[in-house]
Amino acid sequence: MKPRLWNAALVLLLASSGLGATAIQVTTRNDQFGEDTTKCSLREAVQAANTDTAFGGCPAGSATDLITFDQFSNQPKLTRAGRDEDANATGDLDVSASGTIVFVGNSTGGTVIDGNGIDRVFDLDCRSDMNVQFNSLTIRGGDAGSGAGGGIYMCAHTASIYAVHMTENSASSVVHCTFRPHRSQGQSQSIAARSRAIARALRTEERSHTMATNCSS
Ligand SMILES: [Ca+2]
Ligand SMILES: [Ca+2]
Repeated sequence: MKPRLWNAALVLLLASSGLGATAIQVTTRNDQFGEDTTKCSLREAVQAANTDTAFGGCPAGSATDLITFDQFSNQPKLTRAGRDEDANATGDLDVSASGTIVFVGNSTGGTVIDGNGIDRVFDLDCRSDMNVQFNSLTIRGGDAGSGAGGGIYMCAHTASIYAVHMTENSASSVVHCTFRPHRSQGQSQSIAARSRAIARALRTEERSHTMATNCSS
C-alpha cells in the first residue's frame, strides 16, 4: 500500500486536532500489561493513551496519541485470555481515550496484529469525545465469540481505517457494509461499526472489494 494514502489522512486528522501528537512506540510483540518496564507492548501503549499516564514501559499519552511500531514489535499477538472485559487487561484491546488516537503500522505486511483467537482484537469504547484511526497494518485472528466485530468493534465518535488488511477474523453476529468501488452490499465478520464510525478498509477479507463503508449492526 502506498504510504502517501494514509499519510495524507493522518496529516488531515492531526491538523484538525490542533494539537501536537504524542508518539508512543510499541517495542515488543509480547502481550504485556504492566510488566517489563524496559519494553512497551501494544496493550500497554493503549493503556498509556487511555490514561495519559506512563505505563509498563510506555510514555504517557496526551490529547492526541500516535502509536507506532518498531522492528521488534511487528507481529503483536494477544495472549491474555479473558473475554467480556473492558479495562484493557485481558482479551480485546479496549481503546477508551478521550481525544484522538492513531495507530500507524509500517505496512499491511510489516505490522500484523494477531488476536490469536482469544477475543476480538480492538474494542473502541462508545465515547463521544474519542476519534480513532488505523493506518497501514493488518488485523487478523480476532474472534468476537457471540458478539460482532472480530477485528474491530467501533463505537467511538469517529473511527476510520486506511490501508488496513483484515483477515481471518470471526464473529457470530455479522454487520452489513457497503463495499466500494462496486457499491455492493455485503457482510463483514471483521468490522462492526456503530454511532458515526466510518470504516474505510482499503483491503478487506472480502476479496472482491476494496473498501468497506457505512457498516452498521
Ligand atoms: Ca512493558
Ligand atoms: Ca478487553
